[in-house]
Amino acid sequence: MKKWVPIASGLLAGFVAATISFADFSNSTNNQVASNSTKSDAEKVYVPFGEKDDYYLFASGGHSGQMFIYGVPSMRHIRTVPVFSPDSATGYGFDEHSKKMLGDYTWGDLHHPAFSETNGDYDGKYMFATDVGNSRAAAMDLETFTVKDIINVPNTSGPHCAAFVTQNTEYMFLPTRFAVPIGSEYKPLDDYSDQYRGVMSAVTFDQNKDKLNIAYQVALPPWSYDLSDAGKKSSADWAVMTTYNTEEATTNLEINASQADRDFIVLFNWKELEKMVADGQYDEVTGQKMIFPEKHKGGIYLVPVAKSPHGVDVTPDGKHFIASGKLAPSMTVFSFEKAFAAIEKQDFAGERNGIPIINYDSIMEREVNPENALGPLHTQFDDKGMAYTTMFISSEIVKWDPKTGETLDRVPVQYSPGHSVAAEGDTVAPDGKWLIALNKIAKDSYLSVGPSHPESMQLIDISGKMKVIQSSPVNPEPHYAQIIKADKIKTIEVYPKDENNKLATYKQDQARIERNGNEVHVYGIAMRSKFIFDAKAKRPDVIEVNQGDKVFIHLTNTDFDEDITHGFAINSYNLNIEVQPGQTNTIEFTADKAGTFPLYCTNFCSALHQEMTGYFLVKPKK
Ligand code: CUK
Ligand code: CUA
Repeated sequence: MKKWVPIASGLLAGFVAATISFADFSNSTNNQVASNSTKSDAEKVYVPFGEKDDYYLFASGGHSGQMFIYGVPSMRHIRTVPVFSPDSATGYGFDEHSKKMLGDYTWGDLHHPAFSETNGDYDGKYMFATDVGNSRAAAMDLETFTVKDIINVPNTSGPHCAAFVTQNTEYMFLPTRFAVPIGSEYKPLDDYSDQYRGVMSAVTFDQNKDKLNIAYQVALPPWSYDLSDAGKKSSADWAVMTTYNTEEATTNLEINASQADRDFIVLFNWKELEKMVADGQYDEVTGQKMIFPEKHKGGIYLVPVAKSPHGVDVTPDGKHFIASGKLAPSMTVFSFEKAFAAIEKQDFAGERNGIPIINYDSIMEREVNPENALGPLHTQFDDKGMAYTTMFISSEIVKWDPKTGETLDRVPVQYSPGHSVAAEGDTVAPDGKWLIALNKIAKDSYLSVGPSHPESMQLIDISGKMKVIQSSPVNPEPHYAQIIKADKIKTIEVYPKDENNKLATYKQDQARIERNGNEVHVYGIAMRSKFIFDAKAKRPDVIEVNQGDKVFIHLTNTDFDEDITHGFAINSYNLNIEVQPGQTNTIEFTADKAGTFPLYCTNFCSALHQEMTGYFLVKPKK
């Protein structure tokens, strides 16, 4: 077993190293490779053939722009669902609907997944996620595990601090990581404090239309907003988010954004903001309803917190919120109740940018500093309300009691956990039982694949003394994940017939090709094991067009059988889509290349799948 020395790279280690000697804790238990799992542990994660996992894990795919679906406790990778980037395995980004949703973007940086909630419990209907790379938000439908809508968020750059939904999915709040001028116009950085803003968006989702909408925005000060969480139960109308760079530095943030001893948690009442918008308390800018806190007063407060906090997490009972230090080795427990009382009494210590600052001492319940635990980032909870905080620098999970601050247990993980995720962890009633550490560094864990290793997810049994019992590699970058009980998700087996869909063709004799000037519409069928594009043609599986024609292929999979998926690709035309059983999917392109191009089904669908081919003939322009 190799001994691991905490990584001394990057901002976190650099800063903590300046104040704390690593020698102080080099003898602690956290430098061991945890490989002491036993045969009975193996049985706990073994899911025999024919049985299914108890939970789904939805893990952020980071800069792959995708979402990874795993089973828990087996930790088997089940599916990758593309969200913010095209994917040739599923034809995502090629068919008309997904192509339109992605626009010109070919990558995304998916950070925090969030299940839709009803009464503070995951309801298994939708999964939301945000893209830090290109400032988008997405909604995935869990009947089909496909993305239904993507929204581009204006005035914002990198909604890292999201997505966390309110307890009945009323809103998803998208605060920004990077401050930019409103409208992302050009403004010199010397005017940063006056001209830049950290805009937060309140986004709603219409479940009937599968549409995301921006309800309003808030022009917060030009700081970086890092992580947020929605209140629960008695704090359900509220939400919290951490900030850094309240110094408003515009260069060398590593040093300059870490000057002040305190940054802030922004505490806001979204019911009040909603009311302000209804009362016309906003300015219309760039087509958005924008609340300017210095002008439209109310609903937003600042809570001082130890410098550069990272995560903030609301306890399952909704009574407390816990900030994790990042640069300060402590977790700070704040009371919502005390915060409400302080607001009532106007117990303020001045203001910043017109936003009142609540007195720290009035609402802080305790600062918790487990011995030698360094780099606290994020906290999850079990069924008894106990907290589990990831320690990025000392590479461990610390279990502690938020009511007393007492450290209850610790377990080393390999290495440098960012988030961890508990089963049903963000609900009002977490399950206990399982916690998964989402580790940034997996060296020593798997067969080497070169200088860059995968990340790792380590399954921890938390039913008794914490024990790491399984580990699974994961592509970059599991920023966050959520775990939902498997029986909450009800997928469909086939797409139901939709007689109103004019693009669908369910009967073979109705497959046809219609021409309208230089537009060609193919109403075709994919079935085991052939394509029918034109039922009356000599060769029904051939599409012939003229060079320069605009081609629309509407393809219906008439195999109403679970898992009989067909693909459709045209060689050398850079096109590939999938049609699920019963589904009609459209692909639109210009036939700009003349020649003879075989077309074929890309998804192995029957014993005669290899025969499921045809030709796409493009007659050259004279
Ligand atoms: S962040 Cu905290 S470790 Cu994007 Cu949630 Cu990665
Ligand atoms: Cu259809 Cu292969």
